[in-house]
Amino acid sequence: MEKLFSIPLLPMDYEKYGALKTRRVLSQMKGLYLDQEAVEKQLAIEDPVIYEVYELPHPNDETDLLANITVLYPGKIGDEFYMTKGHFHLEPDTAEAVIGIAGSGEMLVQNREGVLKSLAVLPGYISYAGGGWGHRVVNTGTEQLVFFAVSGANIIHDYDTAAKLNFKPVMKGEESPHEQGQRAEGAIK
Ligand code: PAN
Ligand code: ZN
Repeated sequence: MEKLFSIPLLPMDYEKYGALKTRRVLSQMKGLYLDQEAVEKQLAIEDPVIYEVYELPHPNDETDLLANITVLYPGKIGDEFYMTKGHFHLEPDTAEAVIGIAGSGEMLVQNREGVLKSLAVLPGYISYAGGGWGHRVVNTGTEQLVFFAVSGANIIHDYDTAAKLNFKPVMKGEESPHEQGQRAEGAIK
């Protein structure tokens, strides 16, 4: 592999460039929603696609970068927005930068001590979470939320710790960390 590529962010035809597509449906992440009755009610009707991740081709060396584009659909389970599973990065616990491409949402970040903040995921915004911040993205809008995420290539995704924290409160609009004035904006801290 030459370790060189250049791919347009739009239109979303990443598979043409060798991206690997993974699809997440509700039944694969049902335990993450607080309102289990709403989950079961939805699954009795259909098992909706919540998001798709396109993993751009990359070598898995420690000197490389893992670059993914996520398409998170709009919608709610009960009154909780569609969201990604969320995870921490295990050693090496590298940072992650997220760049919004389309739609609107929030990246909820929570450290292992339980401190919760949120960062914007919007076109034209780059949001950066240093190592040690578990992260989950929530689509708070009515359109597809498309974002690019980049971190160290040899990270290990730890979904179990994130599932235990559950990023409570799961964002429901009125309970968002943004609206509680906890949004980490602007200054690099
Ligand atoms: C992102 C996420 C992607 C899907 O690329 O992997 O948005 O979210 P989950 O991995 O939580 O299902 C990222 O954070 N990469 O490290
Ligand atoms: Zn990550």
